[in-house]
Amino acid sequence: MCPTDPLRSPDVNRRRTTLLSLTALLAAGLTAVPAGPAGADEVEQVRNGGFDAGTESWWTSGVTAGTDGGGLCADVPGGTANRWDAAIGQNDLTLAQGESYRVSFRATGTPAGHSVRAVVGLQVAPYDAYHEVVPQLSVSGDTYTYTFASPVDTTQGQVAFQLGGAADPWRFCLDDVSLLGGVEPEKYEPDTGPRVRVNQVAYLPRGPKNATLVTEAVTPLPWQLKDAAGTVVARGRTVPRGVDPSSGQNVHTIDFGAHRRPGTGLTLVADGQTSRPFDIGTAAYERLRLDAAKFYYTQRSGTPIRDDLRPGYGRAAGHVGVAPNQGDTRVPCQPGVCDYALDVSGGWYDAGDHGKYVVNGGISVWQLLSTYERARHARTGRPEALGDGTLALPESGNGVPDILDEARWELDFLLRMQVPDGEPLAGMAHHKIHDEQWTGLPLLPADDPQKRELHPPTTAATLNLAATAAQAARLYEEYDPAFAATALTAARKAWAAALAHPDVLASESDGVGGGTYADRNVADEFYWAAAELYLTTGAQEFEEFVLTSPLHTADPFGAIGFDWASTAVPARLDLATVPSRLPGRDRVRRSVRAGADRYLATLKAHPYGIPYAPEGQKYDWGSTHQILNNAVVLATAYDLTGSAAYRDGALQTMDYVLGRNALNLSYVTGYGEVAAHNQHSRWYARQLDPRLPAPPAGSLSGGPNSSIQDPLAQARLQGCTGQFCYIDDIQSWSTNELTVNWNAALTWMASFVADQR
Ligand code: 9MR
Repeated sequence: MCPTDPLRSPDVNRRRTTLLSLTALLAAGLTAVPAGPAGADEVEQVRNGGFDAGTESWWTSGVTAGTDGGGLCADVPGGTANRWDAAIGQNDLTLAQGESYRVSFRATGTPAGHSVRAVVGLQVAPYDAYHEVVPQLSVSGDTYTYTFASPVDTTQGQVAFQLGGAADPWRFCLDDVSLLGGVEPEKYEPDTGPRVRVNQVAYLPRGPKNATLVTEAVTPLPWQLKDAAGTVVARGRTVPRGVDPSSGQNVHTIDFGAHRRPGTGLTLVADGQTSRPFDIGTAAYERLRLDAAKFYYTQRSGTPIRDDLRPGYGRAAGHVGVAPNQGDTRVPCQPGVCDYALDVSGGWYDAGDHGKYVVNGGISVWQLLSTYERARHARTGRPEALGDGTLALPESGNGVPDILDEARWELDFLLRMQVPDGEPLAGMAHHKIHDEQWTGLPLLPADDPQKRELHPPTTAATLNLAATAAQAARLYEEYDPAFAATALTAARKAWAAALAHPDVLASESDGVGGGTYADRNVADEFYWAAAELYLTTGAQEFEEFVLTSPLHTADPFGAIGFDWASTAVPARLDLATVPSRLPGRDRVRRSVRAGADRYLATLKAHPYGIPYAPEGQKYDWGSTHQILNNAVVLATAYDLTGSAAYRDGALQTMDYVLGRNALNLSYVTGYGEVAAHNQHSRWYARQLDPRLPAPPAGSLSGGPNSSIQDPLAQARLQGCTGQFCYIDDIQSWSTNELTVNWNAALTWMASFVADQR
């Protein structure tokens, strides 16, 4: 008897996604639906699923169970720590790779409010889960049905119902368990609503206003702009744009930028379709600027989240050493990596997992600090908008701008990740700290029972620390000179350590229990760290490094957009905008303009108006933030030149993120009539457990990802085109996660847009 180990979530498949060849579909909707009748080729795998032969073929673990009125009922004890401490299951099932299965069961839970983790997986180590759901049970009972495709061939398959983890005893009853092979995969058709696609939030009164119409028509069509009362306030004709390769749709564009009057609840009508409503105004961006930055507080590790500051989001401190957490206060290395333990408490959880990664923390801190730094230097910048008291933080009122307080939470963690003096790699930074094994969903940070481990130091992490600590040194000087000095010392030490160990790379296979964040090329991280150190100190050593780096004259403005792994653009943008005496600074500024010109050309050619056209329309992991980061380049070109074309390009990019896209969906929670709200997260897991909150307003979803690495996306989106490689489901960690680096791009851009009044 061997219950499925819930520590293996679908995330485990991250490290071997290329091996999977899923063709069938997985319906993980949590509403109970009746099972369909079995067809001729459908083969039942479960023995005695109706319990007519008592408990024969079933095992139990940690529960007292018996048949009762036809089904099996189990008295589940209270006070167990883990889901798998109480379970019922059946082993020795045969699964065939690529074959589609329908798993169904009828269940009750008494009293109300309990859930079951139902898993189809491997009965032996490594206990992989091929399909898992955590539906809420009712007292009267429901039938739950899901389809999925098996990623493997095995005769050691298992169906298990995990029931542990509740404080009080409860009763679970189960009947009609079925695992039917050879079923028809279900088709996934996203509901894309009206064919007129708009920014569902707001266009700026004096900004560009564009929409996209999906239509079969090939000649211009009339359009009308209506106010909330339905009165036509503007009209014109569409511009046919042919077939858009990023969606496969035939589209027209609509330009209603001449209409500048503020209003709410406007709609755009064309080809018999009425768009979702939107505003013309600035208020939504003032809100988004704050919400996007407020995202970080509830990602904090090592501190209780105060419900008075984030109503509905209060929770116990995560990873402070209180059971069942093993705590981040004395974390050892992975075996053989080091023989010390570090206090690496604090910082932000990276995403929907509980891992903390220096490279991703680094780019996120950089972009939050840059949001503030831009506001200080740009002609339209308003640093007070993110000043003290704006973000409802525990530190609000301390006289320090709130955005600096938030970034400080992560900076303190980054500093703790530095290898202490006297150790062989002193001054370098550990790449990451996370659980030994992947955990399942949902799981609040304070409930994570896994061992935490430090992973080896890397050159990339060390340079992330050098770059951000150097940037911090100049920005906190005014508020906390002692911290600024500490940060600069750490940055210099990290720089020296990186020079001494220039090619210590993260392992591409170190992806169990956390992401790899492996990066084969760290030349761009060297350029970035040197740039930040130069901008803070003006020292010749760093100036020379910048001027002689091949990246200083290279063109870093690629199609995909910068991110945690490619940091030459952050360096270039700061060299162009942060005041310095850098020789040839004009050339640097012109290079930003040249990059922006290319993004602008891409945007103008794109019928959805985005500066993003990756080769083969292969959307990258986290495409929404890469699109926003290309807009950051446009916005910076505007800050440098004052030329409205760049500003308009940056503003137009926001339309895509907020609804002007093939899915007619806003990728920001709480913004737009139809917005993503089921992002992959272990604690904003409302889709799995209604007692938990949904992601807070202002959380950016990663968005379309052509590589669809997770099983749910593989099952439902196979063969998708560009913009359609997305599903708003908590299980789709490759298309629908939320992360600290993606929200940083949103924070930067929301702040820029709010500044354009
Ligand atoms: O966004 C990251 C993507 O660029 C990488 O290719 C991938 C593999 O390292 O990881 C993604 O980041 C995830 C990280 O590894 C773990 N936390 C969640 C992140 C978002 O999915």
